[in-house]
Amino acid sequence: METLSIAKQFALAARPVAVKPLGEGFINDTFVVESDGGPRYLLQRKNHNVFPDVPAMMDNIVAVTEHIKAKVTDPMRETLSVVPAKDGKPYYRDPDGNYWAVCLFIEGTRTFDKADSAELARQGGIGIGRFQALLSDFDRPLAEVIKGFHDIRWRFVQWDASLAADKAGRVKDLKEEISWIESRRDRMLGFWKMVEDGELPRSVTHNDTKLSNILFDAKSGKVLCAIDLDTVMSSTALNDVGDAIRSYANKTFEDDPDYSAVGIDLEIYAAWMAGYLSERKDSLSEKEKEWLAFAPLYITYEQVLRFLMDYIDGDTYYKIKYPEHNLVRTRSQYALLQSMEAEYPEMQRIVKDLLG
Ligand code: GN1
Ligand code: MG
Repeated sequence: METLSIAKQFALAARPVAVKPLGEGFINDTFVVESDGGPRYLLQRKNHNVFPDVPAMMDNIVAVTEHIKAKVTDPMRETLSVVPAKDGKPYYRDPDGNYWAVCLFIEGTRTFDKADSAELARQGGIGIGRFQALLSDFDRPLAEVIKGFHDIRWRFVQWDASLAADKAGRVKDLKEEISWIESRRDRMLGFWKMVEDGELPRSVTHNDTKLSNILFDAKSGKVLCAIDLDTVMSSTALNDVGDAIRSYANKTFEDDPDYSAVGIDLEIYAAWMAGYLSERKDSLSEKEKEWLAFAPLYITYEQVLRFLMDYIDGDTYYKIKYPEHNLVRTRSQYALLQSMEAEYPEMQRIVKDLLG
């Protein structure tokens, strides 16, 4: 079905007149909808392959955004506003079985792909800290939209199955890359065990905190809100920290094929942490504080595993731009992981200093 006809299925304030593609998401397809004299909207085709239960995911998003709206001073700008379909549902399912959702386009904002200043990173940290803090008293159950999303024990179940199936016949050429995963298995399971045992608490988390998922006010440069709420679920707050650092504090982009350009930028790391802790310092437990600096290693490791696993599976999850893309992503993120491992003592020291 044509995107303009899709847009017409939603309860927009004015007649939609144009639909244009936006950005290059790895997962969903995103469009901007212009309406006749009315506001602009974001239209997304939600990836049904990645999100098996889109209605449950949209229920999560509606619940979480309503909770935030009730607390902030500018509810239309400080979180997403889901626009229902004409039948009242927060999504539309087209005759081909694709799921679509619409939210208001928040005007006067911008996003970034790379943290080019410490201040930007600090603002990003404030954004995620605030997001978590606003939801700290959210007590309704949330659907687990992707099973075991940041659960490394579950990722190993998938990983072992992928290796055994070797669907694309690539395993034989990946001995070294596979050893990167295997040699750290126990350490990563050890971290996750603290979540399983409740030593690290679960709360509402965003789970996809990369820089491009944060909206900034175009004028003031201040953080406005976290977007891309597809993966909002219950997890450890540390995962949001880890994924943000993985994205913000990389000296280069996530899939840079020049692995020598990859590495953790400690100034950006410190700035993000400073912003985050300005919102969360008093509400984190001692255990969470103790493991804060490890979170980026955990999530970056998981990302190496996920990219490599998708390459082994024959590239079925992430959109790719060229045949070896997932392998390049794997190696590039591995270079980042190694850099974090080398800097881990310094990363710990920075957190300690910030906590005072
Ligand atoms: C995906 O949805 P998007 O493009 O922001 C992925 C994240 C990865 C990220 C890597 C649902 O994020 O987990 O960290 O790509 N989202 C999902 O860039 O798998
Ligand atoms: Mg996403």
